[in-house]
Amino acid sequence: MTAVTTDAADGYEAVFDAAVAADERIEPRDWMPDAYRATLIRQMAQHAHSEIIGMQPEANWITRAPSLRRKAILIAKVQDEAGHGLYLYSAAETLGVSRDELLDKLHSGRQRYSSIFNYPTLTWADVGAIGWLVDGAAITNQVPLCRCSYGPYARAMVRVCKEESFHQRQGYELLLALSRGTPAQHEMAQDAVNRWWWPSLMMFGPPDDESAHSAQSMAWKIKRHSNDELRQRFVDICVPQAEALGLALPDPDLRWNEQRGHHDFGAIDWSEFQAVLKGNGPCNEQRLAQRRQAHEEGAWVREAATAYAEKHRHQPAAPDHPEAAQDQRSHVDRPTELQEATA
Ligand code: BYC
Repeated sequence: MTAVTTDAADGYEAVFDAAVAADERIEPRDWMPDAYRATLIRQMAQHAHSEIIGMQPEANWITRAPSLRRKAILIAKVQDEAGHGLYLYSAAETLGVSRDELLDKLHSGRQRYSSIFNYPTLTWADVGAIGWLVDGAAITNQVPLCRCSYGPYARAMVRVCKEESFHQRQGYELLLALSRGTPAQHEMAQDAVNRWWWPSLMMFGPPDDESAHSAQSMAWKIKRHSNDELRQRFVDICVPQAEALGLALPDPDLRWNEQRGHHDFGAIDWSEFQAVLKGNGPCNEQRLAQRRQAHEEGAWVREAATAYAEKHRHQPAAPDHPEAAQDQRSHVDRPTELQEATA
């Protein structure tokens, strides 16, 4: 961005503030405060990283899915998460960072991904619990992001949320089948819910009075609700769903509070959350090591895609015939898609 005088910057800032106040979208070429840009890059990168790291715990069960139907569904879901990563990295790139830079920060531990993906998937029922609770928490958090003030992020979220909604239902349906199955299957479903419930509540981030970024992000309309508001909404949604599933939520303090019109719930173990954030969760090391390895192993595909794109850049312009032009375009576009898919 070109340097501007203080007066001019004040003018730009006033335009930016007015756009946010009027619920207009900020677009990539609009002036924005440096801190707004940095906050978006931080959150969107963390979000993108979560999507691609989030593929690992579930992919763990693809080869062991109990039926062809379940396997096909799980493959599609894991593939969707890769797609979400791509939309989000692309949206983040509109802020002037490159995907390479973001991935480098993930791999070197300088940017975060969601705490939830540092827990292991021990049984098949964990695939259901992730769908129901983790994707359910993700939707609760992400639906308001469809109204985020930054246009590319908000638009990416629309499709992500539609897909997450399918993911949540497949998890719910999977758990329902187990819960209504044999006693051993029911027990497996209950055990998975016991292990995923509290980490799912932690996904919403620290309590409001300890959330470093919430106030500013809400003022900028990046976040529309606080961490505690969304956590409460999630708990209220899950209680009747757990009843319908015939599964218990592992919280003896969970009860309806008539006065508040919400469910009260027990204390979250924030020391566990902090430990996971510091890299000491059960799977932090494994997740990052696997991600780095996948990136290194994909280097040849990125190189081939770049060489292919370079070769076709020098080809003659597309002929006039629309179909031929379409063919020509698809040759030129493909390497870019390939690059994205393997980045
Ligand atoms: N894990 O000031 P705060 C998904 C960090 S779903 C790790 O409240 P903010 C998926 C936070 O970064 C998951 N770190 O932060 C689902 C900050 O540290 P830094 C991804 C966390 O940003 C199914 C510090 O704690 N979703 O992808 O205002 C299948 C203080 O927090 C966490 C998103 O990312 C956490 N849970 O609010 C596959 C949604 N929580 O950066 C994939 C978009 C907090 O100062 N993100 N921290 O070092 C958001 O909505 C917000 O970033 C958060 C946190 C609500 C998560």
